[in-house]
Amino acid sequence: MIRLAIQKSGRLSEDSLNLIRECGISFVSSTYKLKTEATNFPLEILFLRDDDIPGYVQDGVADLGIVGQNVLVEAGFPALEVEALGFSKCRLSLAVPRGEEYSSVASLQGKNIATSYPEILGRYLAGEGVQAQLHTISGSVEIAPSIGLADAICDIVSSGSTLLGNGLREVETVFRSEAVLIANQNLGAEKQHLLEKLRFRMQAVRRARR
Ligand code: PRT
Ligand code: ZN
Repeated sequence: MIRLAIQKSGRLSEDSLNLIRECGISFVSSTYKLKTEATNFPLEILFLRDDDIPGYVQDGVADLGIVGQNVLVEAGFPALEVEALGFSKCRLSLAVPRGEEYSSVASLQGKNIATSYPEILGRYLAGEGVQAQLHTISGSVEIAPSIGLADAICDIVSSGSTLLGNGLREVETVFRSEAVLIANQNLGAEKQHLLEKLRFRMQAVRRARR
């Protein structure tokens, strides 16, 4: 039996469940249950907060997981990725108030930036030679400039309408992300074999969708 952790409720949940079903795996899921067993594949599914998934897979509490690369890389475990899944595509971007002058990332030198991604942003700014004060907040990052908490923000963007609605302008893409399958790096032979079977089916699903 192999254990797969997916997001309990959020942007990844439905696509994750659909992918598993399209792999021909049947299971019963209810919103109240935190785990379920497949009926026709030796798979147990755990429903967790997405932020907890990389750590659980790293520690072997779960063998596999489905999570956004943004969360995976921020958690510091990029090496766990085994397969890009092609959904939940988004980008981590820097944005400034629309009226604010901005010519390049150097304009952020010495500024206060609010983000939920201090690791990824910190590495990006260091690579650009920019020093800024990062303020880590866990949600509603987009309102930080309008309440005087920050000069700029760095947050996940997909359509861009949240930035627009908060008077912000996207100025740099820091990181591109999509959902990925991750795996513990010390799986035994039997679980490794089940992982390969799953990957094979996931690749077939992606090819069929194109
Ligand atoms: O409760 P839990 O911790 O499990 O979930 P969560 O609230 O942390 O995550 P969730 O469900 O919001 O997102 C899960 C993953 O979906 C993220 O880690 C990304 O990999 C991916 N994803 C794809 C997104 C978006 N698109 C997205 N648009 N995650 C967040 N957003 C948010 C963004 O933070 C911003 O507030 O949507 C807003 C921007 O959207 P647009 O379309 O207005 O640009
Ligand atoms: Zn989360």
